Amino acid sequence: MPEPVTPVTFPPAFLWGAATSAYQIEGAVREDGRTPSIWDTFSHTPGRTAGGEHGDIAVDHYHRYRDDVAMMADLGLTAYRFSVSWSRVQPTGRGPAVQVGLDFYRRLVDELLAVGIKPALTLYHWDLPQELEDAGGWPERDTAYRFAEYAQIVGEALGDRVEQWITLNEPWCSAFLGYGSGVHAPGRTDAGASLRAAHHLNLAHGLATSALRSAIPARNSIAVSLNSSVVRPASQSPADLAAARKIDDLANGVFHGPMLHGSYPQSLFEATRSITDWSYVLDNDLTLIHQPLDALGLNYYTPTLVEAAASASAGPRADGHGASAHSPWPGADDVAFLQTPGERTEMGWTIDPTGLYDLITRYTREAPGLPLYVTENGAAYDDKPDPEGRVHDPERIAYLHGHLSAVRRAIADGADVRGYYLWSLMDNFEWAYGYEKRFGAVYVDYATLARTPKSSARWYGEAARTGVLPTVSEA
Ligand code: PNW
Repeated sequence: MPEPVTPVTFPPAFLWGAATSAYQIEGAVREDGRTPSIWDTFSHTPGRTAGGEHGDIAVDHYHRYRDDVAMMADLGLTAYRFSVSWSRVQPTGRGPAVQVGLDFYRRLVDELLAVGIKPALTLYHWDLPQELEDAGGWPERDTAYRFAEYAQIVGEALGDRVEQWITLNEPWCSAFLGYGSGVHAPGRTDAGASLRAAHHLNLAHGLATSALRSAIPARNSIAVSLNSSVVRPASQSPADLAAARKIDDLANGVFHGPMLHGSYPQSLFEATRSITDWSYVLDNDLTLIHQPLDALGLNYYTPTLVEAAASASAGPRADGHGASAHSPWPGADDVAFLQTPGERTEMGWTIDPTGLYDLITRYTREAPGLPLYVTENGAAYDDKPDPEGRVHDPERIAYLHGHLSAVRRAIADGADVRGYYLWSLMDNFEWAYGYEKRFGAVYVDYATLARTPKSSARWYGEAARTGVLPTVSEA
């Protein structure tokens, strides 16, 4: 990215956040009544994660949250997005809440509020209580009702102090990586089940939104975080355009259709007819799912480039996920995924800030008047401390500068983006990749669990304090 000639300045109320999720950072998996989630089971199953790594200790945030909040304050962050571990609150996924489990989040939120950091609470970031998976998991309708009950409990406990609520994080990953390609927990490979899961995640979002409306004060905001893909056709040929439309339905329309517009795309039904009959979409479901929202969260890392394929290709995705025999794209055997040209991060994901601009402007058209937040954006690099123990990550600074500039450009063009959450606050358990992929703005030494802000954290903190992006070389 060339240095802009004029300073990149953000609106005064813009939120400068960082994001994490419970299983990726907390550890303490057997403490205070917590029971296993599908990610505990999955990561302890041989062959599922790199090196058999798991979140048993993770970065021990459960015990270090006070220091972590102090560190965020020291950096200058104004917002923090975290998730609640469902099985800390309801160990069997149903029934009364465990108060000590809720107390952890009360203490965390109080620490944040005391230093002026706005909490954004995600109810579900992929860690379904194992008992609910044993009862069928997301392909079963009952899981959606259980989720609404859990939302009600957390809403009643924390609604007085948390203003920003997010129902689900990236339901695409839960449905299609969890039940389709099987690279995420629970590791099932059943295309039909992945579509059933998608529908019940939609239903869970709608029911939880209604439950939250009655549980939390009206001034609070309810949103969902989608990993809406930016799907690009390799050419303007009718076949490539059709391929892009198909993947757009399976990545975006399958969730935002029901959530934002109250309907599934007709083309999605048609493309998946041989896999599922959609009979589990009951009469009133779309009304239940289509609840008014106060904001929309967009998670963005890299665009998706597709073309029409002559024959079946369930090959690895260009973003490095899904390198398994099973495709996370049901009914899309006639689509091929290409590597987007350009420089890539350690995940193999192409760096493309224009994609973020395109995503924001698309949802500005798609959901007029709905405030937007970038609820995740960031990059993994092979960070290492220098002999003095400092961690320099100019690549991450360049990534953040490029993407924040794209956000600013979208705002200038009329988009209502209210904040940005960098993924991630600190290095953590990167799911099937284990601890090797470092997304943090803060470096974690896994031998000692010591935290060291990387130069990107200082750079970002300066942006947060001034509302202006420091130049890349100021780091
Ligand atoms: C997101 N894909 O995961 C998650 O919300 C985070 O928990 C995660 O650490 C972060 O992004 C980095 O990976 C994704 O296959 C996982 O497209 C997979 C995909 C996208 C996002």
